Amino acid sequence: MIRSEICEMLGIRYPVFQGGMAWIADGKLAAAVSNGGGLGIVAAGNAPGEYVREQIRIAKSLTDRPIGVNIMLMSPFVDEVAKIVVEEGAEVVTTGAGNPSKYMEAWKVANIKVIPVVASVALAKLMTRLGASALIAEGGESGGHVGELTTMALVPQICDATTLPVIAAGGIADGRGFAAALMLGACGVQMGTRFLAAEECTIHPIYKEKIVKANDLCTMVTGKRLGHPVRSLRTQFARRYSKAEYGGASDEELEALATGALRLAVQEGDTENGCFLAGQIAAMVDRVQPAADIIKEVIEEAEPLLSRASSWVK
Ligand code: TUI
Repeated sequence: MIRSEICEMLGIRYPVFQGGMAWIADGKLAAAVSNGGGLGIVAAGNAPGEYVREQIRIAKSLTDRPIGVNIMLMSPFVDEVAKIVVEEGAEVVTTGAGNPSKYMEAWKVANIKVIPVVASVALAKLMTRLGASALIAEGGESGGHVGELTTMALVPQICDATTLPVIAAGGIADGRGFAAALMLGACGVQMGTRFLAAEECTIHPIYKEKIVKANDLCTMVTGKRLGHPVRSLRTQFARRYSKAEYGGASDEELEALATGALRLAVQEGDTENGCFLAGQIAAMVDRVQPAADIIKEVIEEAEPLLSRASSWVK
């Protein structure tokens, strides 16, 4: 049995979070993860508040366990979503792609546990001071919006900079990654890409197939020039975007290329124009299975590894 302080704090069985994947992590996936003993998270992404409200309600109708909502801070709807999580009684809010300082007080007053994604020591220190409940240290191996540092480099530095529990994210797909994260000082993990292949994940079957068939070198980062680097599968779209990015396209042309590309991947499985966000461990995901089995498998793999860890010490 693996338990840590984050289990007690949030009332969850296993210290495993599901990443707040925009357009993907809906109420159904979040409920399946929470029912499996982890923390399921509804992603607000760029969606309007009413969509987020509906997904929280769907999640709550499917589980009695705590659920989280991920707020993508670059969303045009961030102010309304920030209010809706309070109205709908979310137990946990995670944030990404920015600094959530201006919302923290209102969430804390509503008794919401705030767990920001931090990609730097400076933000970790600020969030600790402003009363976050825990931090997610997400390295650049992850899919989607990425920071500069890798998980291996980031997690111990964040642990040294805070007294809060730290959840490691980015590049974690199995029990080995889970065990390694604990060795780096984290007390739990967040996985996104592995949950793309959950049965309850409602992405287009072509997206799932691409994840299951991916190989080690199949992701790349685009979007650095506009200041929003994003890791995705190396598809026709990603190559075309990269060519434009380094071939003198204007900012407006780049924005136009990217607009709607994630939706095309998630809902239509459009291999030509879709942007299939995925982390570097996509190649380690080799089958579709229920979310609860994913969690159980990761924990059951990690247990013997952690039990045997003392054999290294002679
Ligand atoms: O947010 C994510 N992953 C995402 S968001 C997303 S939607 C999107 N689409 C296009 C462009 C950009 C985003 C897809 N995937 N992960 C959490 C994360 N947060 N990774 C890195 C960060 C981060 C970066 C800088 C968090 C804070 C931060 O601080 C900035 C500041 O102002 O201090």
